[in-house]
Amino acid sequence: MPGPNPLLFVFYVSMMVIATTHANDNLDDPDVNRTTVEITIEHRKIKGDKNVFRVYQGEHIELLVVSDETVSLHIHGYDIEFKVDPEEPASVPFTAYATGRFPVSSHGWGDQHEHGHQTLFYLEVYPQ
Ligand SMILES: [Cu+2]
Repeated sequence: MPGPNPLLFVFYVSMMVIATTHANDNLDDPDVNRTTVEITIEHRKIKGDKNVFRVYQGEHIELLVVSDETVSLHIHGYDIEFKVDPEEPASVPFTAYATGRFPVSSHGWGDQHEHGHQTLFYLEVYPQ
């Protein structure tokens, strides 16, 4: 009887590693501890006094954004761009792998594009 094919075993393990890496940013994964950052935009500004949000390197973030107007947002440094609608708040999962201070700015309000580029808040990622 031939034993298990070692190459096939390596292949399966690799596939499992790939699947796990992807699962890190899967919002449905109950094994991932997420740090929630909640943002409310009103009249093209962040609601409240706080405009700096601190997280730690390696944390799995879920950025939740509610807005009273349609807006495209851009997380600089992480190069994540997403849209928020009044009827459809955004839920953006990502892993804070890079440390630093990252501006999150608007890339157009309503149907406009690239107009009104303005920093709304900062995301600060601290080393562990
Ligand atoms: Cu930008």
